Amino acid sequence: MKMVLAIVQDKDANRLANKLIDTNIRATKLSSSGGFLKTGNSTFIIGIDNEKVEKVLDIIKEVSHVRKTYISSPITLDFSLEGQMIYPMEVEIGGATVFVLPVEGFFRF
Ligand code: 2BA
Repeated sequence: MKMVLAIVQDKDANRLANKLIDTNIRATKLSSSGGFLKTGNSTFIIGIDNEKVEKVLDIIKEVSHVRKTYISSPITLDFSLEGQMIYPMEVEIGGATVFVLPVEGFFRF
């Protein structure tokens, strides 16, 4: 058995949740936020048999989109010690960040 941890953008999360239900794959969806952008994303915990890992990865790949966003980044100008400008920096997010981990035990009580 494996544990798939998938961090996806909120915009793709509902579609992923629905696809997993349609395919009879059990998952837990957590609300999370990125350490860099500090905006919301969704983390899926999926415990899955080894032979179905590829299927899960295909589904995640299918629903996850790469998007661009802009953040405001302050820069200090060297030539004026007090001057600061804000300029937009382009950041590409996703599609999905996925970890596949071995599972030592799985119990349902
Ligand atoms: P965030 O940390 O908010 O990062 C959003 C996007 O910002 C990243 O997209 C990446 O393109 C950019 N980024 C992140 N750190 C950066 C930095 N130090 N300098 C410049 N740009 C940076 P993704 O790589 O697609 O990551 C999307 C989200 O997946 C991340 O949101 C984070 O929540 C998660 N993630 C990515 N890599 C991870 C990792 N190694 N471990 C845990 N979570 C990760």
